[in-house]
Amino acid sequence: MSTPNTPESLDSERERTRTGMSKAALKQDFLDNLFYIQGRFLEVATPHDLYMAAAFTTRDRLLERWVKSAQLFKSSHARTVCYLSAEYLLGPHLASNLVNLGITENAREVSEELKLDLDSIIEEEEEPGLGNGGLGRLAACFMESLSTCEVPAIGYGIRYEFGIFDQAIEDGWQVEKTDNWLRNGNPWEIPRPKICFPVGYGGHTESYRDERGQMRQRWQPELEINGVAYDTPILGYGTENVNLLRLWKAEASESFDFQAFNTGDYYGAVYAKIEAETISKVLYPNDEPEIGKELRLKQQYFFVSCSMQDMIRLHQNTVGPLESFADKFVAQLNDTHPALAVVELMRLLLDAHGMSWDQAWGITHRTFCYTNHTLLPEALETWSVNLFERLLPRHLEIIYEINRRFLDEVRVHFLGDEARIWRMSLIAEGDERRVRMANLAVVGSQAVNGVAELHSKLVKATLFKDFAELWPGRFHNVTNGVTPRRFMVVANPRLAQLITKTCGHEDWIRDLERLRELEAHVDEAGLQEQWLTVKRAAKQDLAAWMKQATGVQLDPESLFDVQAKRFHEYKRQHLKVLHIIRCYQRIKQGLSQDLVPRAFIFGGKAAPGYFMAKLMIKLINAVGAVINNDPHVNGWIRVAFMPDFNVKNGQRLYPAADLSEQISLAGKEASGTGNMKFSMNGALTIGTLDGANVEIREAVGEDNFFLFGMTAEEALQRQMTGYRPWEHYQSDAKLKSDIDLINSGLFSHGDTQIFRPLTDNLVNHDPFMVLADYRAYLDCQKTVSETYKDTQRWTRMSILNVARIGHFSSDRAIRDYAEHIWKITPKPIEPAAG
Ligand code: 9GP
Repeated sequence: MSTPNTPESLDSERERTRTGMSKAALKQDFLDNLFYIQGRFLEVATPHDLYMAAAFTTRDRLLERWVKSAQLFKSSHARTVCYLSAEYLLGPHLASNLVNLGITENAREVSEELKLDLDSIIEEEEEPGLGNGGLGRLAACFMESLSTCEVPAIGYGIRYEFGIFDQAIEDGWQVEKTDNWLRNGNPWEIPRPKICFPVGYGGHTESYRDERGQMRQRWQPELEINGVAYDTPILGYGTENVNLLRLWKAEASESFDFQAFNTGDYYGAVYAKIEAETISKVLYPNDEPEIGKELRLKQQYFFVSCSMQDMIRLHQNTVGPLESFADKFVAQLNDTHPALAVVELMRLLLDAHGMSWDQAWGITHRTFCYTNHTLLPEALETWSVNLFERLLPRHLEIIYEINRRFLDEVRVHFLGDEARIWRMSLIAEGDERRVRMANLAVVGSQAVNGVAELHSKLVKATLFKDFAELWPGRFHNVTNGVTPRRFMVVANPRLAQLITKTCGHEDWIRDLERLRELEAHVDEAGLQEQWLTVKRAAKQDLAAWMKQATGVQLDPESLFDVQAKRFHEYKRQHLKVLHIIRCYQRIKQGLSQDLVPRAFIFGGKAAPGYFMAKLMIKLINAVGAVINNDPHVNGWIRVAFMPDFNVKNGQRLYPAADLSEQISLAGKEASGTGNMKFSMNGALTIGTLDGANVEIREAVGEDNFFLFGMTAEEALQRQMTGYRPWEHYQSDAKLKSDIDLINSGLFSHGDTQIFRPLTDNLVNHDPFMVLADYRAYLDCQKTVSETYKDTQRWTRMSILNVARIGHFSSDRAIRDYAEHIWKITPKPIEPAAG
C-alpha cells in the first residue's frame, strides 16, 4: 500500500532519509548518495566512491544535530569555548563518527547486505594530517570531548592544503612525500564562502583624530588577503551535541588582475592569487628552527585574525555590545602559535571599535587562557622585532604598549630588580631584538596551564618562575587525556566488546572511570584467557599488516615492544636501539637464556630538517636489516619500522602492543599522550618519571609499571655538577661494546662513519643523558622479560592497567578545563522527540 501524502508521512519520510538510523534508512541513503553525489551505481563503484557515499550518509546524520546545537547556542547566548590551535591531527572521520552516532553495527550489516566490506570502506579514507604530533592530536581529542561533554565550542585553525608529509622509508632513510589529502575531495567539510574576513600585512600606521577629537592610531596595510571558513562538524559520543571546527583557507581578495592581464603580464595576473594562497598551503613541521620562517608568522596572524573577527561578528549578531565579549567567549591558546590573538583582539577593540586601552585590555585579558606544551628552550617561539615591524607594524606598537604597562607593574612589585625585568620583558634584547611569544601569552591570559602535574610544577619553578611569583593564582595544571572512543572503541573493537561484556554495560565509553569495574574480575581465568585472545588477535592483525607494508615477519607469540612517537633526541629512540644491540650481542654470545622473544617495533616521523632524528631512523633500519637476516638470531628478536606513523597507523599499533616505551629523559616530555593510548589498550609501560608517566604509574599502581632512570631533579643535578658521558662509555664494557658495534660498520656495509654524528654526540655531549640511564634501562628490561614469562601475571597487570586508566580520558581533561579554567557549564541538546 502506498503511503498517503500527508504532512505526517512527509515528516516520517524526512526522518527516514538523511536522519534515520535504521538499516533501511542507511541503506537507501547510501545508495542515493552513491548515485546522486558520486554518479555511480554499486556494480561500477570504485572503493573511493563507496567511501564517499558512506561519508555523506554519515555526515547527513550529523548535520541535523549540528544545526540544532547552533540554534540552541545562539538563542541561549551560551558561553562558548574558542579553541585556537595551529594544528588539528584529526585522523580519519568515518569510523569515529559511526561509533559516536551509534550506528557501526547497522552500517556493517547494511554493507554485508550489499556484499561490501565496511572495514575496507573505512580504510579508504585519507586522514587530514593537519598536525605534527601530540599537540595537534590533543586538539583533536579535545574537540571530540568538548562535544561529548556538551560544552559549546568552536575550534579555530588553518585548513592546510598539505598537511604533515607522508613518510616513506627508502634504503632505511626517511623520505618525505607530499600529503595531498584534498586530492580526492573532503566530504566532511562545508565551505562557507560568505564567512570571509580580510587580513592585512605590511604597510604603515598613522595617527589621526577621531570624531571626538581624540588622537588614535590606525593601520594601513600594504597587502590584504581573505580568509574563508571551512566548517567540519565534530560529534560527541552519546549526545546530540555537535560542535564546529572552523578552519580558514587563504584566498586573494581579487583573484585575477585584469589590468595586468590586458597588458600581457599573464603571470602577474594570477600572482596575487598564488601569493595569497601560499599562506594556508602547508603545515610547518615542528622541531626545526624558526629563523627565517616569515610565512609561519603570516600563517599565525592569518588564522587568529580571521578567528577574532569571526568571534566579534558572532557576538554582535547574538549578544550585542562588545563589553560582554569575555562573558560570551573564552579563548584557549594551544601553545604560543596563536598568541598573536591577544594583540589582534586589542587592535580590533581599539582601532575598529574605538575602545579605550583599559576597556580593551580588560576584555582581552579576561578572554584568553594559555596552555604551555613544552619546556624545551628551542621550541619556545620568538620573532624578530624587524620582521614584526615589516609585517605587522600596528601589532608591534600594541606589543610595546602592553610591555610598557606590564613592566611598570613588575617594577612596583620587584623594585630595582632589573635582571628580572630583563627576563620578563616581552622583548628579548640582544644583537637582534625579538618578541617572546610565551611571555606575551602569559601576560595576555587570565590562566596558564601545563599539561601534566610534573610539567606544570616545572613550568612554575623554571620557565615562568618570575611570572608565577608575580601572579601565583594564574598557574594551573590540567593533565592531558585522550578520547577512548577513537583509541579504544574504534581502534580495538575486540577489547571494547570484552570490556562491555565483562562490565555488563557500555557506560564506560562515556565515563571511563567505570573501567574500574574490571578489577573485580581480574583474577578470573575466563577473563584472562579472553584478554590474551584479544591481544593475540590484535598482534596477528599487526603482523599481517607489517609483513605486507615492510616485508618483515613478526611472530605474534613474541613480546611486542613498541616505541611510536615523533623522533627526537629527548625521546631517546637511541636508548632503545642500544637495548636491541645488547640483546643481539647476547644472542650471538649464546647468552639468550634470560631473554624472551621480542619484536621491536618503531614508528614515527622526524622533522625534515632534523638531521640527528633522521639518522636515528636510519640506524634503526640498519640494525633491523642485519638482525632480521642473521640466522643465528633464529627468531629471538626482530626489528620493524612502521612507515608513516599517523593516527590511522597508530590505531593498528596501540591494540597490539605488549610493552609501551616511554623513555624520555625526565623533565623533558611535557606530558605524552601515546603513553595513555598504549596503556588503555593493555600495554604495560616501561618508562621514566617524566610527563604524565608519573601520574599513569600512580594510577595503575607501581607494581604494574616498569620504572627506571633518573628523576627530573637528579638529571638536573647531574647536568649542573658536570655530566661526563665519556666516563660511562669508558667504565661500562657492555655499553662501550654496543656503541663500538655501531661504529664498526657492521650495520652499515662497512661504513664506519655514517653513524658517527650520533655516537660521537652520545659519547661526548649526550644532552639527553642516554648513557646515564643505560644501565638502569637494561636492568629494567630484564625485569620486563622475567615478568613476560609469567603469562598470568602479565595478563593481570595488563587488565589492571586498563581498569585504572580512566583518569586519562580527554573527557576528564575537558571537565577540568571547564570547571577550573573556563568557568563554563555544559549545554545539552535535547534529543528529538519520538
Ligand atoms: O611534547 C609535548 C607532549 O609531551 C605533549 O603530550 C603534547 C600535548 O600536550 O604537546 C607536545 N608539545 C608540542 O608538540 C610542542 O610544544
